[in-house]
Amino acid sequence: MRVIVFSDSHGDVRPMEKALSVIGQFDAVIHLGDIERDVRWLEKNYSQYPIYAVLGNNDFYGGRPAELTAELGGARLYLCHGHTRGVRRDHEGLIAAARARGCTAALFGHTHVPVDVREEGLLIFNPGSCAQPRGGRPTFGVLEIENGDCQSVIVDWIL
Ligand SMILES: [Mn+2]
Repeated sequence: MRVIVFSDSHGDVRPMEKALSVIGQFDAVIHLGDIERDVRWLEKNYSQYPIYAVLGNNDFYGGRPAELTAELGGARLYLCHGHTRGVRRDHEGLIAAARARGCTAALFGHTHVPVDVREEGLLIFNPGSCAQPRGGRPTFGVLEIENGDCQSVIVDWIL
């Protein structure tokens, strides 16, 4: 299955709309926080898809979890914005939280800088910001997950 991963849209839905209109077939959407009201836009316009969203440090509307585990394509993913896990410093807090939940991937945002690496047997993935990139182009992520195997890519040529 194909999962589209956004973060830090900060109230600008246009990049997500563009990405979802040109990416082709997909099966679920993840948003990793600093989503503001954009989660309602996603849920309204893409209601046929499962949407997983967590709150960021700029999300004051509430009503969403601060972190989630999601089972997709046989993989168990840990989702958080990252500000409570020290992601500006290193990935240790993220890795510990993912491990404690039996996850093989940790997805986060917050830094507005994409990360797509394997550390200590885990996929560590930040799609970057689709609306306010820091030091580069706007980005989002695509995961292809089959039988628990998660392949990942950062897309920087659409938005
Ligand atoms: Mn943030």
